[in-house]
Amino acid sequence: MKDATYPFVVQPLAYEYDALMPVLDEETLRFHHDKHYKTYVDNLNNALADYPQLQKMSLKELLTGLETLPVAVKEAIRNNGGGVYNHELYFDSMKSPVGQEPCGELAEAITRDFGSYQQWKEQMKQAAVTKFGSGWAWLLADKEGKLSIAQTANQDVPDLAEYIPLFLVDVWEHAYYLQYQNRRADYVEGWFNLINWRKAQRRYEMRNS
Ligand code: MN3
Repeated sequence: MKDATYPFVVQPLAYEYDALMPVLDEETLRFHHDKHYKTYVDNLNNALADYPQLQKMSLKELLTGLETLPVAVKEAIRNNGGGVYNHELYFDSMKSPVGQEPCGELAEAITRDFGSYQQWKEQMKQAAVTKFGSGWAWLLADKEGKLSIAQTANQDVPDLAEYIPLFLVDVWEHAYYLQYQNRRADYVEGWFNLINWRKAQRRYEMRNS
């Protein structure tokens, strides 16, 4: 998935559409995955259709090399390439809401860099709830393993040459409005129970590979 090139294809969910209930219901997840995410994939492919030299680049290469891209497609790749990258990581970072906690080296890093899991959670929640307009809140690691929380607007990504995203939460209204209407904080609170900590730990361990 991460080394895929044009034409990009919609990645199926690693779980059933009702697997994230009651936090995210089937209708919300279906619209989000089958409509919103798919549109980014389609639009990214459309943007790349006339650029054979860009068709050989992975998503990460495209997103870290935005400044070098042809002006005519730079914004389309930024928005839709980011949309593909962000949604693939978002869907892949969740699992059924059955008790799982930070584990291993990542759990130790959370305590070291934020004080405690609770303090990390408060800061992460704050980042997600206060993001003005549409965007994302992220947990990132740098190559030394130091953790940080970041916000990005629209479909922007953090600096992928510097940081390894462990997971992120989508705070565009389309991620939660069908089910939660304007109650973003309730959606974010529920989302904490969906974090796939085992996958996050694996990404953390693989940060230098
Ligand atoms: Mn979304």
